[in-house]
Amino acid sequence: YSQLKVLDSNKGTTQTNQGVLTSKDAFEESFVRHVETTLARNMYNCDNLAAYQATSNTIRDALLIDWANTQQKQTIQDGKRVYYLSLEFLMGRAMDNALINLNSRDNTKSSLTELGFNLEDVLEQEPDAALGNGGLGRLAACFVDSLSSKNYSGWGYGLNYQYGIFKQKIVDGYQIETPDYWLKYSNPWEIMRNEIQIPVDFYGYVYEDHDPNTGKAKKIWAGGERVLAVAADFPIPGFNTDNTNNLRLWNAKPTNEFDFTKFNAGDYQQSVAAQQRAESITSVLYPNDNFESGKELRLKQQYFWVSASLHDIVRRFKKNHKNNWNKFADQIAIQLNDTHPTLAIVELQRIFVDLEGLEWDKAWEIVTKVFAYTNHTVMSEALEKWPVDLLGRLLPRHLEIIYDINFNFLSDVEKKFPGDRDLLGRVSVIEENHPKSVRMASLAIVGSHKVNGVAELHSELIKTTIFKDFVKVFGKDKFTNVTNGITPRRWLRQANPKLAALIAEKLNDPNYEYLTNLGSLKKLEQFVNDDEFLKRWDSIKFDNKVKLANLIKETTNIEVDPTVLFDVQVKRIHEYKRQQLNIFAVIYRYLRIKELLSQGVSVEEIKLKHYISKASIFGGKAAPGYYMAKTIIHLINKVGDVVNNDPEIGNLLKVVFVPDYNVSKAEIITPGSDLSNHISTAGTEASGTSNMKFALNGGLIIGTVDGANVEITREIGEENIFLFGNLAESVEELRHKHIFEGVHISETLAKVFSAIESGIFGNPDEYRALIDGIRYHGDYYLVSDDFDLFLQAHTKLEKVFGHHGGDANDTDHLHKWVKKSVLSVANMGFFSSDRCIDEYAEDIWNIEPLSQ
Ligand code: GLG
Repeated sequence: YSQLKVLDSNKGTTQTNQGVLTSKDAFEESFVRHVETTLARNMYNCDNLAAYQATSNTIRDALLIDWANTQQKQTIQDGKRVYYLSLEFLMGRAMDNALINLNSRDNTKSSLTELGFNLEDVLEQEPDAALGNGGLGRLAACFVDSLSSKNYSGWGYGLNYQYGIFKQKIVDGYQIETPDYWLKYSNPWEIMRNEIQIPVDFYGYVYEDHDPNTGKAKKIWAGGERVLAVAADFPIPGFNTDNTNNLRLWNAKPTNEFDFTKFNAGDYQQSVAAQQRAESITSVLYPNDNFESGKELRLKQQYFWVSASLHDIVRRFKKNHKNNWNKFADQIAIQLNDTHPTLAIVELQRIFVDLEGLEWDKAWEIVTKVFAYTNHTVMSEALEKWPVDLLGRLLPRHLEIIYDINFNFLSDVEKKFPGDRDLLGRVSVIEENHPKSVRMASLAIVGSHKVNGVAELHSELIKTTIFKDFVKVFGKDKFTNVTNGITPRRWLRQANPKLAALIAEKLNDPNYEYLTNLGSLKKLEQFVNDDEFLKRWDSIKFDNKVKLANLIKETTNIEVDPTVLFDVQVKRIHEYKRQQLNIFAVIYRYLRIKELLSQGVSVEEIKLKHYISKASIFGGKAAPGYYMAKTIIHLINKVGDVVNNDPEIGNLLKVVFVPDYNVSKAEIITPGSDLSNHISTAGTEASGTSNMKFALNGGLIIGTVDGANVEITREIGEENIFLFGNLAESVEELRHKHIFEGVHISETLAKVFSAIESGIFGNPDEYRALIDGIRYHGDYYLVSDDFDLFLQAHTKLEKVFGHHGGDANDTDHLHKWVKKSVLSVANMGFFSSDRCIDEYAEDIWNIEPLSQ
C-alpha cells in the first residue's frame, strides 16, 4: 500500500514537471532556469551549445519522472525482467529521439523559436554517443528502444567508454584516426550513480578453506587488484508510453584502498599510478568490427563489465526475494549479445557456489535457465578465444570453474556418444592447441538454454557449420532464429520526417501509431497507382537527396547533382562486405565512358544508350590495424580524385567518400539514397541492418543472396530488389576451385586491374596486395566470380531508374522506380525491432509486457 501511495503522489509531480513537454511557458521557464543555474550563464550569453544543454536538461527532468515511476512499477509488479548485456550500444544522439518518443517535438521547436533558437541547429550541438562499431552495437540501441516502447521491463548493461569509436579523417585519401572525446562537455543524458559502486577483482590466487559452519571445503579467491565499477544511468524513453527503461553503463574508478606494501616500500608514486590505471579499463572502445584481437585489456573490460552487472542483478533480486534462489530463473533472463559477455555465465556460477553456498549442480541448473546467447557471425577471425594462461592469470578462480563446467559437459557427451573422441575434441570448451585456449562460443552454448542467429540464412548456417556438433549434442531445438530489426522511431520518423508525415497522412494516423505497429504500412499499397501520391513520394526523396548533397558538399567539397542516381554503400569497410567490388565496377564504368567519348559518342548519347548519370557514394571506417580495408578506402578516394576532376565527365559520374560515417550521418544518408549496396560474399553477412533502413526509407537495394536480404526479398517481392551473385551453397566449391585451378579474371575485371596498375590512381604498389589477393591468393571473397554479374545487375537497374532528370512528370521513372520504392516501404513492417523483441520475449526470455 505504501508503495502504491508513493506512485500516486508521484503522479502529482508528474503533471507539473511534465508540463515542459506540452506548454511553451513551462518549457521556457525551465529553459531559463537551467541556463541561469545549471549552466551558470545568462540569456544574453546563451549560444547554441548552451541552448542544447538547457533544452536537454529540461527534457531530461521530465523524462526522469517517467523513469522513476517505471522503476517503481517494475518493482511493485515484480515480474520477470530481461537484461541485455552488450559491450556496445551505438546510441547516436539522444535529444531528437527523446522529443519524438515523449511527443514533445512541436512544443520544443516553437518554444525554442520564441527564445530565438532554431531546433535543427540546437540538435546539431549534440555529440554522437558512438559507443559501438557497427551493426552489433546499433542493434543493441534499437533493442533498448523497442523494450521501452513495447512496455517490457528490460535493462541494458554496458560500458561507459570515455572514447567511443575514433573520428575518421581523410588526408590525402588515407584514413587517419583521431580520438573522439565525446564527454568534452558534460553529458546531460547521463545520471551518475556515485552511490552504486561495485568492487571488481583481478589477478591474485585461489586457495581452499573449510566453511566453519558446515565443515565443507570451499574455494577462496584472494590477493588480487581491486577496481570499482560506478554506475552511470541513461533513461530510455518508449514511444507513446510512459514506460522508461534504464541503460546502465559502468565507469571504472580506483578504490580508496591504498596499497600499503608499495607505500611502505617508499613508492608512493607507484601506488597512486596503479590506482589511476584502474580508470583505463573503461577509457576506450576496441575499434574492431567482426575481428577479435585478444588483448589483455579487452578481457579485463569484459570481466569488469559482467562482474559489476551480475552483482547488481543479484543484489536487486535479493532485495525482493532474499535467498530464494529457486525463483531466480523465473525472475531474470539475461541475453548475451555475442560472446563478449560469456564470462557472465562463469561469474554467476561463482556467485552461487563460492559466495552464496549453493551446490554446484543446483547452481548450474539455474545458470543455464537464465542465459541465452546471440551469435552474429560465422567468420573464424571474429570468434573469441582466450589463451588459458592469460585467463588463468587474470581470473584464476574463473579458469577453474571453466574447467569444471567443461569436465561435466564432456562427461555428458561421452555418455551420449561413447568412444567418439573426435567429437569430444571438437565440442570441448578448451582448445588443446598452441596456445591452449578457451573457446568462448562453446562456453556460451554450454551455459545457455537458447542460441540464436540473426537472420534465417545465418541461423541455418550456424547449425550446419560452426555449431554443427553442438546440434548433435543438444538437439536442434536449442538453436533458433530471430531475424534482426530496426527501430522505426529513429530510422523513419526521426531520419525522414517528411516521409513519415506523408505516411501518417495516408494512413489517417495523426498520432503516428503505425510506428509501433509497423505492419500497417501495408495499407500504402492502395496508393501505388495514384500518380499524385507517387509524385509527392518522389519529391520527398528529392528533398532528402538535396540534404545529402549538402552534407557531401560540406564534408568533401564535392558537388553532386541531386537529379542523378545516388548509389550508396555505407557500412564498416571490410573485405567480406566487398566495397572493392563496388569501386572496381565504378572504375570499369569510368573506363567505358572514356572509351565511348574517345570514339566520338556524345555525352547525351551515352546517357541515353549506355550509362545514366550517377554519384557513387561511399562511407565507413576501417579498423586501424586492417591494412586491406585501408587500401580500399585509399583506392576509393583516389578514383574520386581522378573522376571528379575529369572535365569530360561532368555529372555523368561522381565518386564520393563521406568521412567519419556515424549514426547522425546515417540519418541523413539513408533517406537520401536511391540505391544502396549490400553485396557481401554469400554466407558472410549474418544479417545486415542498414539494408532494412534503406528499404524503409524508400531506397532500392542491390544485393547478394545473403543475410536479411533473403527475407527482405521475400517480404517486398523479388521484382522490387536487384539480386545478383553466387549463392552461399556454391562458395566453398568456388574457393576450392580458385586454389586448385586458379582464379579466372574476366575481360572486364582485367581492364580494371590494368588501369590500376597503369598508375592513373597513384602508385600501383599501394594496391598490389588488393589485386594479388584476388589474382594469385585464392580470391577468398569471390570478387572475380561476382564481378560481371554485378555489372549486369547494374545495366538492368539503370533501365528501371530511367533517364530521370528531376522532372516530376517523368512518368516512366514514376511508374517503374517510384512504385518499387512505395511497394518496398509498404512491405517492410516485419523488420521493426519491436517484432524482434516480441519474438525474444516469447521464445527465449519468457516475459510479458508490464501492465500500464
Ligand atoms: C554483426 C554482423 C551483421 C549483423 C549485426 C547485428 O556482422 O551482419 O547485422 O551483427 O546482428 N558485427 C556485426 O555488426
